Amino acid sequence: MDKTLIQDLYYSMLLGRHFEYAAKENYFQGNISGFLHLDIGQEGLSVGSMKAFKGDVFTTYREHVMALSRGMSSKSVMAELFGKIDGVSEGRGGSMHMFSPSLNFYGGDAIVGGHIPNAVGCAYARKYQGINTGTMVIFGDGATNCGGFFESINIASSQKLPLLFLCENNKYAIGTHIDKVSAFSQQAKKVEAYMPTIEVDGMDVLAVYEAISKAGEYIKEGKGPIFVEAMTCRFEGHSISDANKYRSSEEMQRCKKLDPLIKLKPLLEEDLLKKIEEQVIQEIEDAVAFAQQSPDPSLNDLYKYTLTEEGLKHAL
Ligand SMILES: Cc1ncc(C[n+]2csc(CCOP(=O)(O)OP(=O)(O)O)c2C)c(N)n1
Ligand SMILES: [Mg+2]
Repeated sequence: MDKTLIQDLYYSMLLGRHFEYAAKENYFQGNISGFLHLDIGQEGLSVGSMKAFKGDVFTTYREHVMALSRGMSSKSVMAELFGKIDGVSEGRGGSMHMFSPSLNFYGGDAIVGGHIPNAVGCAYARKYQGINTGTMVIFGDGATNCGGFFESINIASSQKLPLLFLCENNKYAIGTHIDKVSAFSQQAKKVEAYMPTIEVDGMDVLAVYEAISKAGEYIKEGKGPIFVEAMTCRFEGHSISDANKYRSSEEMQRCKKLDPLIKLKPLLEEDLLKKIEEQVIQEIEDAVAFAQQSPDPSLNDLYKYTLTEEGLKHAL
């Protein structure tokens, strides 16, 4: 694989890791409030998928690293976490609502599985418009137990929509193990009757990049949707308020041995790794400083974008 690409993947994963460390620290310092779902451990999946796929993207609430990899600046994503005006959603959305139409990145969604039908609608619209860039929807293992997921795989398959379903199987929905709530541990089994499925090691960024590239090409051929299941593992609790007590230390040790950053390191020289680390640390320091000095949104705009008389005045 191309050395520049490997370097870019490593940079993005390390940036994601340090971004999340900084988010955690700033949460406990009181600079960030509300929900915060960290992606630490799952960067191989987030970075590999975003770098490989260029079409429309719909994600879950665990999307900071994906937003960065799609091209949002670390300053604008951090400012969004801080609730500041320079955030990608003008500080109105926070952690779960990184959104950028110009980058074809449609969130960040707080409702488990709720964004899957939205992606079906997008794929349908693109097909209707004759735009052949494809749509990708990323969701957790838990989301595959939702009704909307089953309706979506049915419609996508029956209408032969150019839609890539990417399931991040980290085996947990908050603190509930998948085997307690799902008929199958392997989510692809729920889908096999509708479309082709691929399983990939989500802790290996190169494997994810290749699988998503292949799947992206497949949907553009007009044969219908495809399902990719990436096996992964988060290193932290579900959200900042989850102490992660339901996983044993042995399980966590096994999980951390699969660190996607450690896996990629041997492909890059020591001095380059050091240089990348320095650049990443600087970029994150700059992002935090930027978020700190960015102003709060104006109170005069409180009703902007809301379905109120005042909000409609802004829209018209
Ligand atoms: C419709 C709905 N039900 C419940 C919740 C509460 N909730 C938030 S995240 C989550 C677990 C989702 O697990 P999974 O889909 O595996 O995603 P992961 O967080 O593991 O990436 C639940 C139940 C919600 N946000 N929306
Ligand atoms: Mg999960």
